[in-house]
Amino acid sequence: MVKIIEAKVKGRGVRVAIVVSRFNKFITEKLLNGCVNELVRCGVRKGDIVVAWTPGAFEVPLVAKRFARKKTVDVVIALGAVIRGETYHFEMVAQGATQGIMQVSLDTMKPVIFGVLTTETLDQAYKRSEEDGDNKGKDAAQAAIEMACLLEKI
Ligand code: INI
Repeated sequence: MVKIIEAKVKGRGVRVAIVVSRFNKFITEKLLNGCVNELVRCGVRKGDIVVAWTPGAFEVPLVAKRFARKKTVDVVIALGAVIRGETYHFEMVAQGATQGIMQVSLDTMKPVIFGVLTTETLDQAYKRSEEDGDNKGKDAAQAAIEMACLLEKI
């Protein structure tokens, strides 16, 4: 018989740290709103959510690691926006953030959810950070709760 681990996905009691990049703030603040609204809608208490801003996406992994090492944090959500059209060193910032975030998660054994947009154009970034539509911050919130509940069970 195969044992399937099925965790109830519910937000109440999950303690979340969000690290969000200030670079391209007009996009990242919409990701942050989408993320917080979805966390609360799923039952996470506002008092169990902490938010820290970084200058850019490149700095997100270090702050994420600080949070991930805390016993009072169950899951970290990383939010940012790296837009190719806006930067010549897109690849370096995008790769640094992506690999750094994955490394933090494996190093600390805590889920660190990847909510950093890496897009070709500003328009694509807008389309993934809509208030009432596609919003990667909202997706990140759902992934965060699911991972926190799953890891709790294993
Ligand atoms: N940071 C971003 O979050 N997104 C970007 O598109 C970006 N661009 O365009 O360069 C960016 N750069 C800043 C970088 O993340 C660091 O803050 C900076 O290099 C200082 O370490």
